[in-house]
Amino acid sequence: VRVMRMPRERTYIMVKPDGVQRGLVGEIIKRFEQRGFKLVAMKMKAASPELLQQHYADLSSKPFFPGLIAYVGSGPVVCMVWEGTDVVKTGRKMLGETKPLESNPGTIRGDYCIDVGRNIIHGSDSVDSANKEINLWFTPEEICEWRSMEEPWVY
Ligand code: RTP
Repeated sequence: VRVMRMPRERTYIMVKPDGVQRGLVGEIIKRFEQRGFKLVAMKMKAASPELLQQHYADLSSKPFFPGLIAYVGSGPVVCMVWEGTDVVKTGRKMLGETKPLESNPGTIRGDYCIDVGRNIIHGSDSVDSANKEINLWFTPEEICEWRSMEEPWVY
């Protein structure tokens, strides 16, 4: 029996309102599940401007900031925490580039979108921001510790 390295990394993944309205939630979940990552928290939420301003605080001086807050607040988002080895960096690879036209086919953005202002999904860009974002969007009680029967085949 191989020894599993714990604790595993977590990332915050969020389907933006365009992804929800275009019916891409299932496709996105499917990709993370099939890769072998483990879903440990999930909810749908209509995010307030205050929450979004905190989430995107680093971008507050950008000209596109008001438009970004309006876009991500325009409808419900699906918030998720995924767990697994190197899930932050690997999740970003699965998402593709911020600008969808620079994203390779096979990535989520490379397969499903065109415009940077409608890029359907968010993923944490570092372990540090993942931890901050998970704490911003979820309470500790909303995160589920569970053991997958398939895990010995993934690791
Ligand atoms: P995200 O946080 O959503 O995963 O995106 P990211 O790290 O790849 O990109 P970041 O530079 O942090 O930008 C966050 C989101 O802002 C929107 N954006 N619009 N109009 C524009 O030029 C522009 N640039 C960025 C995108 O929705 C981007 O995902």
